[in-house]
Amino acid sequence: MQIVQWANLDTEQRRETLTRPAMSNSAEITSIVSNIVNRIRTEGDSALREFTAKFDKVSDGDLRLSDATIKAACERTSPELKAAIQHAYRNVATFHQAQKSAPLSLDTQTGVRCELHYQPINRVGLYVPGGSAPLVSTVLMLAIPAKIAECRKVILCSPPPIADEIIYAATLCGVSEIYTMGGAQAIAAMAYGTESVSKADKIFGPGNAWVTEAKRQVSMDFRGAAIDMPAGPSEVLVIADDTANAAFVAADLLSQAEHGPDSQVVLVTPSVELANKVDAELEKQLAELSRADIARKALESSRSIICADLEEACAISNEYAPEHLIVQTIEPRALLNKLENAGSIFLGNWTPESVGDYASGTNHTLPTYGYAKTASSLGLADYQRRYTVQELSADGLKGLATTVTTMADAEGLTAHKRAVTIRMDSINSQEAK
Ligand code: HSO
Ligand code: ZN
Repeated sequence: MQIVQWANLDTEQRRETLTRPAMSNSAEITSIVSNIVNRIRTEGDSALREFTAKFDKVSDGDLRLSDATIKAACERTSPELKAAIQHAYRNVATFHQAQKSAPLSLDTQTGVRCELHYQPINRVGLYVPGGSAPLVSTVLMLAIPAKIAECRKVILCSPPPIADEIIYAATLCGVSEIYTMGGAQAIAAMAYGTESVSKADKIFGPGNAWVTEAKRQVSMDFRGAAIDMPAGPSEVLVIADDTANAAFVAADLLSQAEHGPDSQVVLVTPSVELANKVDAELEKQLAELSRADIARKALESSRSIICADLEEACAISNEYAPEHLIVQTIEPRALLNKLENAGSIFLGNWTPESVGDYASGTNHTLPTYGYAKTASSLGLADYQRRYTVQELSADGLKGLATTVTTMADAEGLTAHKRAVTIRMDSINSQEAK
């Protein structure tokens, strides 16, 4: 990995060092996806079948998995994998169940009752990518909060052939419909609904450039669907000092690098020795990885930054706003109040990112590409909507009348004023009797 000295960089070079590689969102992708989305919106199943035959190379049979197919896939999933999925399920469910918020009901002043309530989003659509490593963990991360929020309909799309364990995990999480289709066409089908695919109000899940662009497009159309968050390639930043175990740090960097050639990993440390040791470890460990080629490619656009101290390391991390932040220092928790803008933070030597990816309980769907400055990790709240209720007594209205009519006067909105004064007249005439 390239090693850079932070102190030797000017402002522009520092900015460049923390800039992610450009996402492959070409004009060509935008226009092809726009065509797919429009055709599925207007033509429904016939366009969906055409694109599925073209891109997924399947033309026969139903897109929706039958009960018999689901049952057979569950039976083929090994008992060991089922047990692991169930263990992860319990932890993720426990953590998300605890995120339930109680409704609010209070009087802001006498006779003025204000309430805040939560409701599940009715119909949600989950997208689970296929590709070289089908991620069964993603099914849990997307579907468990949907179940806990009590969304009425939960549909899931994944490109063919869907791995058995993905079908098993979806079933465990109570997914109501599973469709074997992928790409922009799957996103469009869920966003608008077709004769054979149910419409979703909100779409969740990661995907390639086509899927990401389709999510962006359907979310801009009021007839389409909302989306979870903008997505980019996965990334990790590790803050480490000279007490860190270089082999652990290298293993964590590689676990993120193996996701894809466009993944980015960054090490920030005040210790040159550690950076050198990590570099040597990377070479050593790469030799043993099944996806070494992918990881090596990711490392090409990654770097180690040598900084003055841990204070500066935190500032660099805050500027970068990593999806995952791993802290391997002598006293990791002491840095917590200096850290901002990370999607999920992993504290200490015994907390590899892998535990959060699979089974500790936190959600692995996190803001990438610097969006962690404003966006949050996926949670129960993303599957709910909030709404308010209010109810005033006559006394309550009396106590607010002058304030509202004065403000309505200032805005020149006489109808607003009248809606209050007409009631005040009625109250006053009642009282005069
Ligand atoms: N690190 C990925 C999630 C994942 N890793 C799934 C393994 N499986 C993005 O947070
Ligand atoms: Zn991962």
